[in-house]
Amino acid sequence: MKDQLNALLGDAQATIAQAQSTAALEQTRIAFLGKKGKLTAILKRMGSLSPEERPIMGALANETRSQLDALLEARGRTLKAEETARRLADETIDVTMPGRTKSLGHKHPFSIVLEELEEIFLGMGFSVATGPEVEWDYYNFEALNLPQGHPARDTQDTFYITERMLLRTQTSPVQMRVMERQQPPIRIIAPGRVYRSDAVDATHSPLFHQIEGLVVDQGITMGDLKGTLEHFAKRLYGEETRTRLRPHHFPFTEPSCEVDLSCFRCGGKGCPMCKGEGWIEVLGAGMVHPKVLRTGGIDPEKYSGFAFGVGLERLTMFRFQVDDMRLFYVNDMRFLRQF
Ligand code: 2NL
Repeated sequence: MKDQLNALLGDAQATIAQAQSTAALEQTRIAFLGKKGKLTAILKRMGSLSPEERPIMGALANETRSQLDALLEARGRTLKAEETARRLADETIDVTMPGRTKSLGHKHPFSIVLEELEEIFLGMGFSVATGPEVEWDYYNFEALNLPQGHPARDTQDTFYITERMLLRTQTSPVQMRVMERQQPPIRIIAPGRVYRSDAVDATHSPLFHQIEGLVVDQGITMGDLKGTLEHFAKRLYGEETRTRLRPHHFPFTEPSCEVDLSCFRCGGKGCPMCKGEGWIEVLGAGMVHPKVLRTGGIDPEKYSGFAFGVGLERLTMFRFQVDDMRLFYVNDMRFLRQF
């Protein structure tokens, strides 16, 4: 029995030394000291010993138990310390690590240019008018002297919803609605989304943005038109910018013109941006057609007016020298952050 106790002690020493966690150590304790443990099994056989041997073996068994307790206790302390050290290492907070920053959004370049443009026109006494994007054919075409059968009304170019309802192709209908409501003096700009059935490429999109302007009062002339647009061009693109009117045709203005600005890049000498011309076409404009004034409830004998239209996409591309319009629509922050 003495040999058995010695063997048990040796076995326990090895097993305890190998335990790699407090949980494994507890399993070892149960295996040796538990109710069904190895030491208990030996003690159960004490009954078969002689009365002389019994106290000696009893003392030896108690000593073995104390040694096991001491070994378990020592190994337990070591494992506990290791586990604490590991947890502390795992849960360390490195206060020098960069934090998770919240990335702020950025104003879209269209918004930047539109706000600049609005500031410029507000400074000249204009106000900003808006209206529906789903529009009656009447306000978008008919009232603007674009009768049925006019090429601009082709279903190839316009998104019709019903025969009489469509997605507006220009913001002129906003101005027609203002004329119906209000007698001169009128000084408004009408910015907004407009729609044309175009395929996407570097300079086209089925949704784009237009800004139209309208001034109606007594004695308004082409001189007022030129002065207004000249002031606008200088404020947006710099004081050195020059303005040129070229004859053109629009159904809703008479006379009509296209408005060129001296090239923002070369200043008029000729470069790839203006294709060697020195001028870049930016706006369409003219004196409001008397028929359009009358349709809007304004007496063309008493009042005259000018109107213009300009694409926000083109204005922004020139302002920031971007040559592919599609970049404005994909919302890639690497692009947008540059403005
Ligand atoms: C362009 C430039 C233009 C207008 C828009 C307008 C609006 C009313 C009356 C008369 Cl209510 N005209 N707008 C005038 C000239 C040009 O847009 O390139 N359009 C196709």
